[in-house]
Amino acid sequence: MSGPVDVDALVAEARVAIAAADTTEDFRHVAAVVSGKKSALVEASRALGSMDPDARKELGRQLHEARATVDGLLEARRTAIRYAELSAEMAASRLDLTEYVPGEAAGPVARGHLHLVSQTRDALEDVFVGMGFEVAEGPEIESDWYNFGALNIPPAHPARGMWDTFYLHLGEPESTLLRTHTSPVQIHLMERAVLDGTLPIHSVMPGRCYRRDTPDARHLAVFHQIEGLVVDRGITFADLAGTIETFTAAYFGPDIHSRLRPAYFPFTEPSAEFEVTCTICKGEGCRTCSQTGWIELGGCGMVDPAVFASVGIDADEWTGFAFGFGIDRCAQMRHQIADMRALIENDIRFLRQF
Ligand code: FA5
Repeated sequence: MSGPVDVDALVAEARVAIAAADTTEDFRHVAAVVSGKKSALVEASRALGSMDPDARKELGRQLHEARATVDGLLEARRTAIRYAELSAEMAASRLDLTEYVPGEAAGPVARGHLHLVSQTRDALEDVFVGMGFEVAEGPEIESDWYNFGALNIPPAHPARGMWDTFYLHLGEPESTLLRTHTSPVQIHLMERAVLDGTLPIHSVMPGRCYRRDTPDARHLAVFHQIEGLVVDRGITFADLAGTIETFTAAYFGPDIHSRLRPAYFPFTEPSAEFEVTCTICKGEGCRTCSQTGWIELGGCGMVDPAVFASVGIDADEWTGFAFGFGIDRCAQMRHQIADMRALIENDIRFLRQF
């Protein structure tokens, strides 16, 4: 390089060029010109080698300062450009939330409604309340005693097999389990009535039950029952049969008939199974009713004196009847649902029909 280098002039030129860059692209170009390998500053420092020591020292210092100044200017400009570009981008993509009306694009939001099983439970309660019953509830987690023992089903009784369940705790002093039927609520009610001196009892007890049943057209592993219990003086089997008949007509209508078939339950004697005409085939026989024309809705019978004994009720003074039937099964029969599993599949196209 010949002649003295005007470092101040180089810095002044760089300052003007840097200030003129206002996009990232411009900036890259300007940065290469003012501080790249071919910039005037780098060229000037190449000349240092051929200078005498004093002049080299002075120019070296000036170039070093110039370099720091230019780097500082570049950095400040880079930040300013990035900030400006980001702000422009954000302004362009800004969403005015005050203009958004939820659900407008998809149409009005439909209101949900109770599941068919809940509706059925409510309807059954209404029918029984209309017949003079009260509504009670009991726990879903039970001890062995309430689910089995107090109901005259001691350990190793064969009836435990058909009411096998899910145990939460197996062993001493008592197992705890998910109740297999609503019959244990009978025991709770009778115990309370004996304690409080509030016999007689006329109650229905709806609730969820659990069984080790493989789901099929008429069974679920988690289902619902409604239990009935009447304990009073002079109650007979005719009262039970009349109650079942009145309920069937009130809930299913005059075309659906009921029948009682002799059966066995450890907690009632005599016992019966309560069946109604299959509404799917109108009694002709189909897959849902296993070609019989009848669907079992539940069990019933006169309260066994052994059950009265387990809760301290005098069987010479009091008699009673009990029944228990499936709420899901009622929903299935009333609405002609061929497969009960549809109730738990959460298919909105199915559920919204009810
Ligand atoms: C009982 O559970 C007795 N506790 C009924 C009873 C009460 C008898 C009081 C006498 C006195 P059972 O296991 O048969 O009985 O069940 C009664 C009803 O519950 C059945 O008829 C059916 O409607 C319903 N049910 C039983 N198991 C299932 C299941 N896995 N899925 C859906 N519904 C069921």
